[in-house]
Amino acid sequence: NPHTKTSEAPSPSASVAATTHAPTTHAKLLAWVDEVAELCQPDSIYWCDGSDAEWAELTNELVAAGTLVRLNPAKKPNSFWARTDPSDVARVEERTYICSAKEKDAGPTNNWMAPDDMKRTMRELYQGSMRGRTMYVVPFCMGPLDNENPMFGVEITDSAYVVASMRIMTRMGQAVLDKLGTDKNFVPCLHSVGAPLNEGQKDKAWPCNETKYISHFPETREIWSYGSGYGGNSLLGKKCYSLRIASAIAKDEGWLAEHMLILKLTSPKQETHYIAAAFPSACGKTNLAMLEPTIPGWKVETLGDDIAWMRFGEDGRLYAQNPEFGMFGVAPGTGWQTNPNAMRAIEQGNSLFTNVALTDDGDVWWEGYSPKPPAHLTDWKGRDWTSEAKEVSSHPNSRFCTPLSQVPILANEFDSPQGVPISAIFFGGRRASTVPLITESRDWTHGVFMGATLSSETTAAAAGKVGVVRRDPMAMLPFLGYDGGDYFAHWLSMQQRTEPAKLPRIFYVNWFRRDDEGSFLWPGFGENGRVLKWAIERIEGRAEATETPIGNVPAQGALDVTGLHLTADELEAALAVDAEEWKDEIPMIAEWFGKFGSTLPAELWTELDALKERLNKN
Ligand code: SAT
Ligand code: MN
Repeated sequence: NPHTKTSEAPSPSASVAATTHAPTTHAKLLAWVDEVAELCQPDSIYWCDGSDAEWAELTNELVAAGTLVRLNPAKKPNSFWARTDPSDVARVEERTYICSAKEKDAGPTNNWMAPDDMKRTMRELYQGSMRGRTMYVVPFCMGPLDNENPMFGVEITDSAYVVASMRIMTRMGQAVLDKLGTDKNFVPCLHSVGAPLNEGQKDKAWPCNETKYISHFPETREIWSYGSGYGGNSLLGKKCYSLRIASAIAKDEGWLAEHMLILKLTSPKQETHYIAAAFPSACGKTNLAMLEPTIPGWKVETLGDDIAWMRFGEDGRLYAQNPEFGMFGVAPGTGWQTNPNAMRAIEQGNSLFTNVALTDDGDVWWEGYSPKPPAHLTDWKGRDWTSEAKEVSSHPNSRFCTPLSQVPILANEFDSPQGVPISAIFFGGRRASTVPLITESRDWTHGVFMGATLSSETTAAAAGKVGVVRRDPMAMLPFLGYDGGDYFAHWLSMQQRTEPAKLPRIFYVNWFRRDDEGSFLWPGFGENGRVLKWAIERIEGRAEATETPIGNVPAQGALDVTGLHLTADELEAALAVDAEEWKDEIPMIAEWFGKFGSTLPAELWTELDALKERLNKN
């Protein structure tokens, strides 16, 4: 019972009992919990066991507090609707810090503060920040608990919404504590919404603080987050641990922690390939991961929709694993036409919906959920909404949080401690011009160049302006835990860690190219299976390509467009490489590379020169 206080005495001595009643004897963990309790002064401490009973209790409390609204069980069983404070709706990149000991190790793409300075600043904020609240201790594991070296974390948070979300997104609870034993390493993740309650003070439905810090200490593998309850800022197992901290671990240990979906593709001949794909937030990773190919006989199964950890197997190939247990997907645009498998997963319930709209019969709705909105909705700000309204009903970064186990096409290998061998890596972004539907890299170094120069128009997934083209290397710009130049060098070093022929083939895709009228040149969604097919046939040596200055594109007739309503001109426009457009990219890439100074690998400058030369010959 989350109300059961492990402390008999009022705060600040909640800490004493944390040790006495804790369901673990892990000395380091107990000491850390004590230390945080002493600092944040919660009313009580609660150790999460991850049980159904605990979920029921927490969600009941959140309903009572007004944070959650229970949805109609006939529509979405065991599911809830949440509205955030209107100021707390996305990741806050300008408040996100990589606090490495040396500034240069954070690189030019990250905010930096010295670890001691950041800790001093944040300790002041944390001082008494949990007063009047329960402090939850959430033991979690990223990746299967059966992994040879399970990657543990413990999040301390004063938000029950975060606990409920972490239960969906990670393997969480007593089983993790048991595996953690008495002395295994874990990443301590501290989170407070920064809204202490005075005696008798009424809580807000979405407590948060104007001051926000999302801080990472890559050397000591710690995460401190303050002031925000929004997913990417508060579910610390996700971007903070599995990308920012894990990328630093991966660099030290010789593997890759990437912002990638993982899918399994089966051909009509029952040949299987695994593909990992990196696109920036809100560019369709979840849709591609759950694709229903329109071409007969081809099948996609899902392994992950956001994060891939890739390590070398004994056979020298790269094996990928999804460290997550749930999806935190962008709701708008997700519907029966665009992603039926996500809809089937959501329909089963057991989900949290944040900043979408509520229907009058207790269901959720968002733009793209169905072709026509219901006559009346309650919008994400809690206001009456009809189709006459000037604003959309759901925030563009509104989210569904749903267990991956409910995805009907989840691959059996999802839980495999070995992971799956990756045949192809896709990079991609959202570009209205210039970038063709698919390009195959010339070799690994060229593929790394493609990833390092990935560009995309910004989306609502982060606070700030939408639709601005920015470089987003490997779709990791907001998630790099160290210097970007060192990161590119790490990618290049994969060639020295195995036989290059065993590495995945790298491709670059752009589903978002438009014609002069602004219409998309390629239909996307299920039709993207055709592009996957070409890539796999390239790997198997069965598909033709045309060499262009930027890489290989499908030769005429090589991309299977059988049954697709697309004129030859449209297809040509989708695949076109315009040397003049690309020449315009060169100075932008040079400027981008210039940012990194001496850590930018010389090989990438060589690639840029070679590209320039090929374009000039054209
Ligand atoms: O907001 S999250 O970081 O959790 C999701 C995303 O932006 O990719
Ligand atoms: Mn993401």
